[in-house]
Amino acid sequence: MRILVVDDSRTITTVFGARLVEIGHEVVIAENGQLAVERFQASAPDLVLMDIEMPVMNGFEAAKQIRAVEATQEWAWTPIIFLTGSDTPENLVMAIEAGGDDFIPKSAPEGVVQAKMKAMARIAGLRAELSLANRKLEAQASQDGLTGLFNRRYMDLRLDHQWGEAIRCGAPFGLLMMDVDNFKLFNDHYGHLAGDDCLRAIAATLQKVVEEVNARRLAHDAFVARYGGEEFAMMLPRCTPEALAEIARVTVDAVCRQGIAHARNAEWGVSTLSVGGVHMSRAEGALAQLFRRADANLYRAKQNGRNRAEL
Ligand code: GH3
Ligand code: MG
Ligand code: MG
Ligand code: MG
Ligand code: MG
Repeated sequence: MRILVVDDSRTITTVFGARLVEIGHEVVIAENGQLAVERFQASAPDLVLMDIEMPVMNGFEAAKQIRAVEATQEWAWTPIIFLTGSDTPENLVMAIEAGGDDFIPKSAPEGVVQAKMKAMARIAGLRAELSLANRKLEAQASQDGLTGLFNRRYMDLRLDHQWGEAIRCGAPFGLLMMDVDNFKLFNDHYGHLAGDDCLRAIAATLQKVVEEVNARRLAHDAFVARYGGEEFAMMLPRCTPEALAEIARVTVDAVCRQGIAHARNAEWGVSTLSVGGVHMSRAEGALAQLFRRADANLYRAKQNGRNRAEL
């Protein structure tokens, strides 16, 4: 472990620090509370062993500031053990109130300090595992299981944010709604599993298109999501109407050129996509309105023969 040892007594930090190093720990030393906060931020220790009474800033205040630093980081928590000569009940209560986790009198046998450090390290380890598991779950919760694209839930969250920002800035905004053509016939003809493969392949193409859009800066922070079933949506903040038209056309072409055999899809014989696009030069009003307009254009694309985009 990397341990931050805080004490205004040189004897304590030297002797104590040396012993910790001896048993394999890395030690960072601070002589008062203010330096403790600074070195905490600079060295990110696994555990803090801290005196209470010190010049410049005492241990209670330092603990409060360390907790304030951690409050800005999700899941951050470093055990703070007060190791002090003034082991009165009042000090114990204040130590815990200040954000400390344990309180050991300096007179305690060394074995006690070691044991308590071990207990704290155990809790910190569990917490780190939980944080990792939580991050994995969060990533999964935003993903569509079949295609690996963002799911509807994530789309709604991110879109809400993007739309709010577009409205605040009076920025342009583009949206494409996409629907696979005659996909029911695809399933009927090739089976549901082949249908799943088809959706995965189309999703991969859409992902490539959106990556290209971002790389070429045709939009700012564009992303594509599985809207539901065989429908996808592409968000295109800050794109021009020309860019929107180009992206819509490229998307339709890319899926058609992919050449996924679809014997029952009209004259093409391959899977195709219809797209409804909408562009606003200044974002305003409700998102639902934007989607209604995109849907209406998608309907027109279907009416006009599919494998095309209507804006
Ligand atoms: P249109 O060109 O008018 O969009 O016709 P369509 O057949 O694509 O539209 P329809 O809404 O009639 O059928 C959509 C089909 O998509 C029905 C549904 O079973 C299928 N589907 C939805 N989600 C999935 C999926 O995850 N996997 C598979 N294999 N099929 C799906
Ligand atoms: Mg002291
Ligand atoms: Mg549909
Ligand atoms: Mg369809
Ligand atoms: Mg339909």
